[in-house]
Amino acid sequence: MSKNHDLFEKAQQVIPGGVNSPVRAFKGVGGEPLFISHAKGAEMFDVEGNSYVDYIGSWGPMIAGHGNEAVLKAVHAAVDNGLSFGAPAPAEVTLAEKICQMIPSIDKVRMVNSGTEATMSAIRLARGFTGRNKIIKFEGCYHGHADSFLVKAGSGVLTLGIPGSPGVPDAVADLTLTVPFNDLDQLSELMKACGDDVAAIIVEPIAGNMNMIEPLPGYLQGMRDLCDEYGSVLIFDEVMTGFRVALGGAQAVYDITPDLTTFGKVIGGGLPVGAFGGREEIMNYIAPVGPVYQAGTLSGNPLAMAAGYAMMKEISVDGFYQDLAGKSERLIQGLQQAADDAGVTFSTRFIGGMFGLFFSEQPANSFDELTSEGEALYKKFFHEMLNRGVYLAPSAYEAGFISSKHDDALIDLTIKAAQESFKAL
Ligand code: KE4
Repeated sequence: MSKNHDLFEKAQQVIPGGVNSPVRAFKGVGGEPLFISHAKGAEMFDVEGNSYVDYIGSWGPMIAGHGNEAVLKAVHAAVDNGLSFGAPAPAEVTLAEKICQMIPSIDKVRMVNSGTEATMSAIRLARGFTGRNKIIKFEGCYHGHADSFLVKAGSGVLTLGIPGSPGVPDAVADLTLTVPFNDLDQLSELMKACGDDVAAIIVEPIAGNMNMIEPLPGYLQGMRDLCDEYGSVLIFDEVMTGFRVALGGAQAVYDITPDLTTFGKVIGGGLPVGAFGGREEIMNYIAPVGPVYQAGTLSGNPLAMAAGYAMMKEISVDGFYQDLAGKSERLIQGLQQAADDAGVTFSTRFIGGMFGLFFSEQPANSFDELTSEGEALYKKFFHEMLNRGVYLAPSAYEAGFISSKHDDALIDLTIKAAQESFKAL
């Protein structure tokens, strides 16, 4: 058998499912996951030496390409000073200042080690700040794997068809209220019924864990107004959209000011970093200034801070996002033309360096508009493209990501692979 297969067999003996995160297991598309030996720029190379144009980018962080020279140089320089101190270090201040300068809604920011830690902490902070217990999230949105969020979640939960998750006590799940994304009437009704008990509304301002679904016009403003009316904290979960769709994230795209924002992925440059930040009045409720406890041995780790700051400088270069959007547009237009030429019902959308692919006349505007027929076609398309050297998300419920290192040649290779793949469906 193949080297990859043997490795997967070995992995499954000692790691549940052979992976350290479920969505990597290819359960959403079938087949065996590829083990990657190395990556550079816009390409990944599996253990058998096959190359792939990568549109996952580690699920978002690799916006400036794998093995980005500036990021690697920063990490190499930091390594020689020691890996972790468990004490404050200058690099933490440098990155925090940069984030506060880049995101106007953020007065103060706390570093953590993952997006899940960021959203989990933000919810606890909102509950502590308001003295309320209920939270509202949206069907198909994913905010990491903390108990409160595994209620009609997106991403891997959707991919694996898990309705919620065993292990989440009813007492916890009952405090999480869920309504469909993009339905302001239902949200308004729910807030009218219990808004005074709602600590926070948490939302992916662009939903990237049920494919890619944009907010309808006025939706986010309506959410902002409801939070103001009932005194609930508005949390934008920008773990995925932060520094991905625009330099200022989705809140800049739609000009909405959340009370708290969560980050991950890009701000770590590929190393484990998450963060939550927002208005000083709320952030000062976090220990040691305030009573809401939150902590982490490796939070603000000097290597991760060095990688994150180098990444922030890379993406702050003039024209970075215009160039990125241009690459997305070239890709998306080419895929759409390829589908049209092959007579395949297909639609797309993108914002900045994030895109969605839909096997439907129009891109979905809600979770319910995602169809099983579309999912089945996506699974076939995924493997046809993989066999032609293009690595898309191994799930119909994920968004795609492009980087500054996807040059015209690699995008055109992708389009050519799509021309053949659509015809093979
Ligand atoms: P992490 O704990 O995986 O760093 O972040 C959780 C998270 C929070 N919020 C949003 C909007 C997210 O998209 C995520 C994580 N995204 C998934 C991909 N859709 C990570 C991939 C995985 O689970 O392996």
